[in-house]
Amino acid sequence: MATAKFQARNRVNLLIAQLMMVVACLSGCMNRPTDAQLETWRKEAIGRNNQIVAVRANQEQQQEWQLAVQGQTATGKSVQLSWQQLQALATTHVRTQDANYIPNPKTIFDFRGVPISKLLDQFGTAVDEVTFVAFDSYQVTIKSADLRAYPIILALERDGQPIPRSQGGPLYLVFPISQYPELKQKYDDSFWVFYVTHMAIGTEPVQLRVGNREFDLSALDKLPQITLRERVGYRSRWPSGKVKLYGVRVRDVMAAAGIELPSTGAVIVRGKPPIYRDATKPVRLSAAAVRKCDILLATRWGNGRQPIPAKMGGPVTLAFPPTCPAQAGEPLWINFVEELNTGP
Ligand SMILES: Nc1nc2c(c(=O)[nH]1)N[C@H]1C(S)=C(S)[C@@H](COP(=O)(O)O)O[C@H]1N2
Ligand SMILES: [Mo]
Repeated sequence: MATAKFQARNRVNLLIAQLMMVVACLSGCMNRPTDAQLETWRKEAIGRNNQIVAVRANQEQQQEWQLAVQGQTATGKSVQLSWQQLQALATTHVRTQDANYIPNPKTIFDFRGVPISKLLDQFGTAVDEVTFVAFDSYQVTIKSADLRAYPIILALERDGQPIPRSQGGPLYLVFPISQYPELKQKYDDSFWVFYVTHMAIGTEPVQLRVGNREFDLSALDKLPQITLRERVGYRSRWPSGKVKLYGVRVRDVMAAAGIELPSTGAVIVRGKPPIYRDATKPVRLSAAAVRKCDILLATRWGNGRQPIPAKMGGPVTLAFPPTCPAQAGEPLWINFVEELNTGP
């Protein structure tokens, strides 16, 4: 296991540090070191060791990072790119200011990353827009024409170093604003997405997993349809006024999948962003609420009943009528819904 190797390496590091203390003493002092001196050395060794551990943990986390390329891909399937594959694709350098570098916004950095145009050439089809989704569920949508016209990249490195999580890494969407100042007008700071995990080419087809069944749009269309006219609670890119949403009740989808609602448990909703897939903090809809209240899985919106595009968190989003009893941590207007299950 990697962790065993990791611990072994740490033990070696500590040993080396202890050896260095001995050597330091032999060369630097003929007398016995004082207890205070020993304590200082011990603290230094532990500090150095912790530093090594932290750097390595960061590297290991980075090397596990992946990018899913989804949506209207050439094969119709999503592609999972490993860190190694991303490294190989990261051939483009962009020298630019970092829109989010507060200490000195004028600093020019050398970012190395994967040009989005290359991902589109390799995996894409002709679409108008591409949506980037991050670990924390943040999303932005960019015109394909701009992705083709400018070297907009998913950066893995800044000035030859991996980008720390606190600065937007491991994968950070970077715009060449210094070279092309006009890009600043189109894409402000808020488009520089931190910790990108997914790139949706156009919008994915509906593929909702419920228990061990899968529903596409035509399967959901066959279930009873409901309409909601509400001010939406989604975080971004929806009109601010009342919006019409169409789709199916969570309880009807569960029933169609042959799943009985537990008497006291919950329906667990999993979405695309990793934050919605955290087993330690699941998104729960109490079975009582699902039974009582028309919690909606929306598949269409607006007067034209259009499918919900990735730009708005589609193709499937979760919505709550005002009559639903508020639960702890509400409202959970969740985007990119992918899976329903029962749980505790
Ligand atoms: N993953 C992710 N990226 C993000 C954001 C976010 O919340 N999550 N916020 C955006 C916004 S609105 C801005 S202004 C910049 C800086 O965000 P901060 O002020 O929260 O650091 O990052 C952008 N990228
Ligand atoms: Mo922002």
